Amino acid sequence: MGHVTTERSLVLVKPDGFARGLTGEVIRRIERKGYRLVALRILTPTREMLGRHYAEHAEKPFFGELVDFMSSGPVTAIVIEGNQCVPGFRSLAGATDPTKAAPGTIRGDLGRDWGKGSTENVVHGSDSPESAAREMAIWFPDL
Ligand code: D4T
Repeated sequence: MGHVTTERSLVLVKPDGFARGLTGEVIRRIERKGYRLVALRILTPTREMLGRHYAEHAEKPFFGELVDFMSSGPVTAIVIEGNQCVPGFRSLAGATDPTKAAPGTIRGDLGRDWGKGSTENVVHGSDSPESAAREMAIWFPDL
């Protein structure tokens, strides 16, 4: 028997998804896929948390509007678990641009361009296990 490391990913239902009442729909898709829920909390993120979460985008032209959007209201932060759940959730989420995201994905089915400054695309999912560990320390410092 080889050693199995069960992967975890940090998922956010962003302020657009939370305000539209889509948290349950996102969780339904995660559970139906077969991943387990490890931790969940609802909070309005501070700009300091978002600066850490989106550190790789700090110099991008969209950073200010991204932080404005992400701090505009409550989000649901979720830790999920299951083998390959990092790429698996990215696949469930679909492409970053909700206009281009494939039907059947969370962003393709539930997102659209609302003509806002920032891309409102319903969810975030970690892009690697290393990112997941870094992000979990921000959103779940006690986990
Ligand atoms: P997240 O990190 O939210 O899961 O999104 P992605 O991994 O799919 O996309 P990303 O890191 O490239 O972008 C982070 C975040 O910034 C918003 N954004 C992105 C934006 O408002 N304008 C832009 O031009 C880009 C590229 C959307 C997601």
